[in-house]
Amino acid sequence: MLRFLTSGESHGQTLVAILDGIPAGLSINIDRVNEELRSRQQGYGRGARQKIETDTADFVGGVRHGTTTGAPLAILVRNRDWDNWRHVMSVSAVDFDSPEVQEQIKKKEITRFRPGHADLPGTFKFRQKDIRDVLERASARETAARVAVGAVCQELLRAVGVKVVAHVIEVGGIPGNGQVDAMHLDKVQKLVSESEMFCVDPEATEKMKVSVKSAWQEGDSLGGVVEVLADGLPVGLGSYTQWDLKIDGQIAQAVMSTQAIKAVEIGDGVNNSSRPGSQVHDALYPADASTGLPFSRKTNHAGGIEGGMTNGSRLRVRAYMKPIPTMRRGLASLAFPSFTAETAHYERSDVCAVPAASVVVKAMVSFALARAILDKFGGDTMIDTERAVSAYSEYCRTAAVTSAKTEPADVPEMELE
Ligand code: EPS
Repeated sequence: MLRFLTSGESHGQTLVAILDGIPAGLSINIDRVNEELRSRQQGYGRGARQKIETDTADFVGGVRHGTTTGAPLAILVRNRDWDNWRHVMSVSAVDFDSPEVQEQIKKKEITRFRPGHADLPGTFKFRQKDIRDVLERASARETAARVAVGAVCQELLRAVGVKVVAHVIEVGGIPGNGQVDAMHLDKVQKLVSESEMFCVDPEATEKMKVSVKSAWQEGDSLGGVVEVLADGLPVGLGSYTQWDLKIDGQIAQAVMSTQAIKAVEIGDGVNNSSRPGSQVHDALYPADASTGLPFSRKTNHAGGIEGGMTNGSRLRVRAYMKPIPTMRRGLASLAFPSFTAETAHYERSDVCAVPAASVVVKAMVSFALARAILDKFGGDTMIDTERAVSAYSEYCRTAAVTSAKTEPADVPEMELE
């Protein structure tokens, strides 16, 4: 089973991701991986940290001569800012007798909770003495490691004909009006790359920027909504047979685990709850040439998932991000450990990280999809996986003919390479 873990602190030496279960024989396009990392650092509203970092993925395990070996992948994304935090974040014991070291550590100690961040529950949970120990790991800096993992998963998805893109559809209550339902994903990607808010609607981009700027002036922060779209997914990823195999549940878990994401929606999930069934379910029609499947649909309210399985339509996942809790205008809070009244701690942060979140959510959806592909089609090597996917696609294309027969389907033999 495909799985990953990350480790590392926001101002520690490096972030680390271990991605286990990628088949052998997947070529890794390092430029594309680094491009995903670069785009996570972009977007209007990001803090000064992004000027310090130039995130790149350093593969230190599982890849040889540009191709995966089947062993776990180990990926480092180093923190350049580490140089400024060597004493504060030192792994080995530091010399507390040195006044210089003492001063640096004291200066970075965090003694006031930020409401909405992990500070308060994390401090209790691990009996911390310095809230920094919570901040360092709860920080959204960790998402750089997730994006590296997601980018590898995107390489796998690409190899089996699946394309994934993300775009921003709302920031601080300002909606983007770009209609993407009938748009080719390459076009969506192009428009996203032209917008500082990663939004396909240029007018909305400008309005969003104004709103981010005024939030910044007021010492405030803004959230928003991002959408991930995927085309080319085979019918039947995930399963209706068991609760934890349903792909919508798996995607929701992956996306909801992203820092600051507070709601996940598949298709028109929210609005569908107030509409009659006749306006919700996507009627079926005979094949049209575009799908390569023996059926077609005129609508996609379901967002590409029925019964916990992909259904051949475009996958549509929305993630709702709360505003970042670190604000110059600190909320009423408490000091730690005295629990006396204080305003919340502030340190350098983003005003709005919704564009960055779109890249992270795309990474998490890509991971969930790559895992579902490998769950269904298996394969220790990409040759096995690709062969199984194309044999199944062939079956799906011809299902209209074969299902009318009483005999088992005649699946054409795959050519050996
Ligand atoms: C982030 C790096 C962090 C924050 C931000 C995301 O860098 P620093 O704390 O050094 O400024 O800018 O983290 C948060 C929003 C958060 O709440 O922790 C990054 O690389 O994405």
